[in-house]
Amino acid sequence: MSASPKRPYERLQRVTGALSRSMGIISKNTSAKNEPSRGGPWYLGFDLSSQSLKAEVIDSCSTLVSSVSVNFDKDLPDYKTTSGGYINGLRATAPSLMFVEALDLLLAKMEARGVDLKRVEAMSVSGQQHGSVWWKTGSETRLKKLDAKKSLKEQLLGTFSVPNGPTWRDASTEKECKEISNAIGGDRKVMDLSGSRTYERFTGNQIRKIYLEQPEAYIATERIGLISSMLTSVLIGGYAPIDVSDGSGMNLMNIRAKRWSWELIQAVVSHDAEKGSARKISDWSARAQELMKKLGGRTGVVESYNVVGLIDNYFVKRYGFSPNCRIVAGSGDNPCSLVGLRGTRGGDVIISLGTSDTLFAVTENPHMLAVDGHVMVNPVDCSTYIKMLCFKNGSLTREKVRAAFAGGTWEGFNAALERTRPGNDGNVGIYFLDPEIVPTFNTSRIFRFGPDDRPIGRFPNPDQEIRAVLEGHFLSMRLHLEGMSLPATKRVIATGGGSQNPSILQVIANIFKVPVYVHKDGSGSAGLGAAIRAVHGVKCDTLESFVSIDQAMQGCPDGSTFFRKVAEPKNTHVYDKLMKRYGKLEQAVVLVGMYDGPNYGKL
Ligand code: XUL
Repeated sequence: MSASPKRPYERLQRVTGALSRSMGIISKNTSAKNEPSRGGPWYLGFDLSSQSLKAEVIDSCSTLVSSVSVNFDKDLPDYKTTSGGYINGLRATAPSLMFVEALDLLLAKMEARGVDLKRVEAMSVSGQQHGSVWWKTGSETRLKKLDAKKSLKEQLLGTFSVPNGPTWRDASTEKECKEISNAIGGDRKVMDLSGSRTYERFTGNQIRKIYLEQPEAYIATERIGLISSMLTSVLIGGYAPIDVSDGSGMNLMNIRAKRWSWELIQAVVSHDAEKGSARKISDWSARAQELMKKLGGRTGVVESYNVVGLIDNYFVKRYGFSPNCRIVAGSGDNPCSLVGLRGTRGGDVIISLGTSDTLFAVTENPHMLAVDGHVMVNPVDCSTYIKMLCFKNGSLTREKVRAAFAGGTWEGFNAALERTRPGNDGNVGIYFLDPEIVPTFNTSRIFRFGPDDRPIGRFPNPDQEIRAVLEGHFLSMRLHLEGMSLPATKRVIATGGGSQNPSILQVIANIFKVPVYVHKDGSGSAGLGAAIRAVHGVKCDTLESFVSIDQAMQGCPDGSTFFRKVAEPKNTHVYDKLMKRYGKLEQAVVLVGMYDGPNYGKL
């Protein structure tokens, strides 16, 4: 599988490749050595997450050189986003042009801070997963002609056929999910093929929705990208392919063959799609081919370590990047987080605490016992997979409960937690302030249960709300971890913003019954992971073959020394009992749906 790099890059590759072969040497590019010296090369990782765009610059041994960020709500107020997007019922979108404008703003900030962008040898993007970006016909021509004197916003205004692309927070495609699942033969079949059963936020189901409900926009679309490939496209000045790892979050790719699944692509535009559609094409296969083309065809999905082009002249002229700066395929934020936590081993479970909370682990076996959860290709090791669960009620839900019951500060939150007992005196809370992914629950609702399992409107003591929002959530994580067919957990590695709170980490240690570790560099693991993937991609590109991440980082400190133990399990017997109760209560909630009464379901 190969990318379709820009022509000048292809030329450069042919020349350096032929030269090294004829001279009998492996690498001509001495700057790709791991020399974290003062004058060595730098690598940049962009982290285009739900609420911000960050850049992490590292040296070739992943030591952080610089970290700069732009917050969508605060720094780009014209878009009037809330937490980086728009929520309208179950629909969740974000303006694609805002991402583009954020890139100029971020690079201008870096320049103003004196970051020497010329030293960046390669870069890559980490993007919030599943979100799609819809390029109008003619957009690639515009991307190829970017003028360094004008802003990206000015030049890309009007290039998106769906200006507000759906994001991972969307839960509006239940109907499309059922239709695609039925066309393939059920959830288990879709899961075995694509790594996940159909999920509302996954791109294939979102494409079907737009295909059915916005036929004009669909027809006007030349290319459908993911958020990670969109930013990469801007960086190379042309359409960039999607990598196999982020591609695993689309319900469109065969995760074993690592290419688009013709069966799934056909299902997206299957016969039912005719109803209500203004489309004239009657031939199903022609429609599937048309979609295949919009996804970039056979070369539209590539290995995550592929260099997909050189940086566009726009960035060379405007920000002083080297014209030889290589761009490695963009990938999803969760796969990038995994790479940022280099040095994980068998028995490690990673819990990322951010806008979404995720739990994941690396495995050789892509099979899952449960049909809930996701299997994705590992971006730095094509022979292994990442198994993952994603929970929508992450930091935003914790912050809302903190605002309502702890005066809006983490100090207040932690103090309230300390005033309660592990197990919360038998009180259990299930907080679905956002419709939840695991377990699937498509309404915003809170459930509170007393020690006798009876639903109650409020807990006796407001401090118990704080403990309940944590305990309920982590009990749910442990419950669903059991369906993932993973070896026994030996330790949890926590990452993301929430991992800076030791009180939260203590609850995780108690519930999972294992010690919790964090990375010594703190929370920015997705951006850090994208930057490390740039190091890896350059190594593979220079050597013209795949090398492991450990080989790519040879000569650097061993990744396993990066972790610091921060919590040991305590009071585990309390949670063994609670675990059984929680499982039954969660099942009841999902089956029955709601309990009515004063304050039921409210903060
Ligand atoms: C993963 C998911 C979220 C987003 C957040 O499946 O939907 O974690 O990647 O950016």
